[in-house]
Amino acid sequence: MTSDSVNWEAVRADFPILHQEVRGNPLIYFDSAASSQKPRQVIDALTRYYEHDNANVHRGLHELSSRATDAFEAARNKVAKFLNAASADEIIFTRGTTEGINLVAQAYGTRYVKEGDAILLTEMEHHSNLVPWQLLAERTGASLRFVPVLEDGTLDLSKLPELLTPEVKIFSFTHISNSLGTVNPVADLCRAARAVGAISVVDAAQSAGHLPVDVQALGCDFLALSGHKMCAPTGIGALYGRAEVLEKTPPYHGGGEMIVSVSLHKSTYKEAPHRFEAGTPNIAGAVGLGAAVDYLESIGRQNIAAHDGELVRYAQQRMEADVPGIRIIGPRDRSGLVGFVMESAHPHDLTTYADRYGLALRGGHHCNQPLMKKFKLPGTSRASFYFYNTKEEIDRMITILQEAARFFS
Ligand code: C6P
Repeated sequence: MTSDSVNWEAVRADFPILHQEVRGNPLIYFDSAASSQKPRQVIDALTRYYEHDNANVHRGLHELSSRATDAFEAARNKVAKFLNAASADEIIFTRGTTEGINLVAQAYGTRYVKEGDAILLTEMEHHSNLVPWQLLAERTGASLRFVPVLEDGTLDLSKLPELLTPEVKIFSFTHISNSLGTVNPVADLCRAARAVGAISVVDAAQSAGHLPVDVQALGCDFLALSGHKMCAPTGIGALYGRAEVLEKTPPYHGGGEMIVSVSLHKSTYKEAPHRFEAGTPNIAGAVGLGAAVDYLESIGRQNIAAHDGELVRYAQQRMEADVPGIRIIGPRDRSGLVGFVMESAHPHDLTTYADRYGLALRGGHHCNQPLMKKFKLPGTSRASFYFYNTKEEIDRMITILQEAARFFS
């Protein structure tokens, strides 16, 4: 697969923030797995919304309120199409992946998970897909199980039959590991979950903006994403929930907007998705997410995936060939990020060194403490790429890493 049909230079020009110097050097932003940059089109959509349409949604009977409501619901439709959900009613706006997973754990989990049940996770989960389930297990008396990670950074699926038994009520796993870059076989895992009567929850924080994600083809029950990792603003995300499962999920937060009627002792609730969106939502954020979805669609996620793939293969090959003392952590076949350690330097020191040259890497445990422990690492340095990055930037990173290798040896 190639991405030759896209003018990547023109795409890069859409991102104003990339065209600056940091500490006297051209910025090299290789931290998009933490948070992506935003194109002019998204920034303009936010400005337009605030300059022309801003009001509260679903409440007012005035023109601006109905425009804001239309913009908010149009964004929901765009996200639904982006994920190929059967209906926009299956899309709940959240603050991000973390809130989406907490919503499932608290609302669905508290109702349907009991003592003696099990929740299946994997050893490569981000803390956002671990701690909410620990809290649920503490509340309910359920146990946690983990699909092991092999030395090469992939899941040990040979263990699935003994782990995914009928006691498992929820199987929650990441699509792409934010430390290893591993891409998990989501459709197979969802099918396996369904075969034992468990629901599947997919953490799509690292995948939604990078690969085509089709919730119907994947066969998942829930899928959580973060807008800020896919060109949208911070503080907005989406949770997809399959209609049949959402229908039987009780509310998460209580408050305005999610009710049909309220008396002093009892309330009745709206249908999904509004039942799960108490209070004034992040309307501008949703508008920004809608604009980000339009932007990503205009490039094409196949093209984005192909371009990410080219960058990551090039980076791996150059790091292995040209930088002494570097060990890449994770499988060869990976999404657009490379976690690595340099024998002579702690990841924090290496990342701070890189920053001196305007190179933004991330260093640390990446909210994957159990995984780092398993690999006996204090953490890693991570270069994560997005479609606005270039091979020339990778070449500059290699020079900086070569100098770092000399500096720390
Ligand atoms: N990872 C990183 O790797 P929020 O903070 O809710 O937008 O996303 C949480 C989250 C959940 N799952 C995965 C796989 C993730 O990678 C992340 C966020 C960032 O740099 C921050 S630790």
